Amino acid sequence: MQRLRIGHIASTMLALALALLPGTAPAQVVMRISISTPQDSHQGVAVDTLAREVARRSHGRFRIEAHYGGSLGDERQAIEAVQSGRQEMTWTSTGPLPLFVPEVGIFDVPFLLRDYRHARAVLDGPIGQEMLRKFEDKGLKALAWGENGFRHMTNNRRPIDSPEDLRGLRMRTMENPVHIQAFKGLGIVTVPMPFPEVYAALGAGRVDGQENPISVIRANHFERVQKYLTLTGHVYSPGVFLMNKAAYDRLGRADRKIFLTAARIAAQANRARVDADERDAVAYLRGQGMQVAAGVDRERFREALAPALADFERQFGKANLDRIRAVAGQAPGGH
Ligand code: EAX
Repeated sequence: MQRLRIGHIASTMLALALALLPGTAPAQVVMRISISTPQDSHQGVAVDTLAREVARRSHGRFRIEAHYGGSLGDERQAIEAVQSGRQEMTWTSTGPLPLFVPEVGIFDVPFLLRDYRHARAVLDGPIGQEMLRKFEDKGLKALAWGENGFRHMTNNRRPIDSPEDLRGLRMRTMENPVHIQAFKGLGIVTVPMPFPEVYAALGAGRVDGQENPISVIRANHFERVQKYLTLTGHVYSPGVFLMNKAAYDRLGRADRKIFLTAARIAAQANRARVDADERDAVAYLRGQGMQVAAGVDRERFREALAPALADFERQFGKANLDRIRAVAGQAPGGH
């Protein structure tokens, strides 16, 4: 720790010394980061907190320029851009991630992560930290796990009180092979679609419904284009801060620590906003006219998914799933 502090002080003093010499101020390094929800959202809190913490800890040597609402492209395009170095960073859900790091798909298995305490314990513990390292040979540095939230079903056709009510519904899904297989197993007509297209597709009736965390539903005002919300909590959706691996490797040791520390602080702020949305946003959505089914029997949805869940045990290895299940962190009363 002492060596790190000395290193940090030295790099700061060098930057200050250079800044004092006329015409030699080190150029500020600007890095772009993108999300798919508006700035006023759990994802916006994640990237704005990251930007603030990096600027403060680097004394302005780095500036993170945030781009919101899918303005630089959808999550899959953002991951491709970061992987290629066209864009320095992104915050993304794990939606398209199994297309890049297949092992990450284990976290997308329905009803595997039990509640927020369990999910956070898994991601912040050895299992989640080991998974972050699997991004590195794909040209990506995963700085920290963030959080999108537990996903729920919305649609315009009918109230969803049981799995049978899902049969035949045309539901937008993420471009996520685990979700697509699971939802097909429920009799859903799956329509994989990048997130920036979802609101218009719902409004035009090109799909009947979609599934997303409360934070996403609220931030994107899906209450304006969806009538029914069922709190299925059928799967947990992690988020992750990604940086182009070569850009990360070019950083000095002290600056890498700045980015890692800032990402961990930003992840806590991101989670705190999810907690707030979970507490407040359902009442808001009800107040805006959504019909909310809160007390669904999740066990019935889990049972209806049994064939797909059995296949996921084969795909990801029952031992790996059991290792996640064995992590403590069960909160009283679920999520
Ligand atoms: O901002 O594509 C999706 O449904 C993801 O949840 C995305 O993060 C929404």
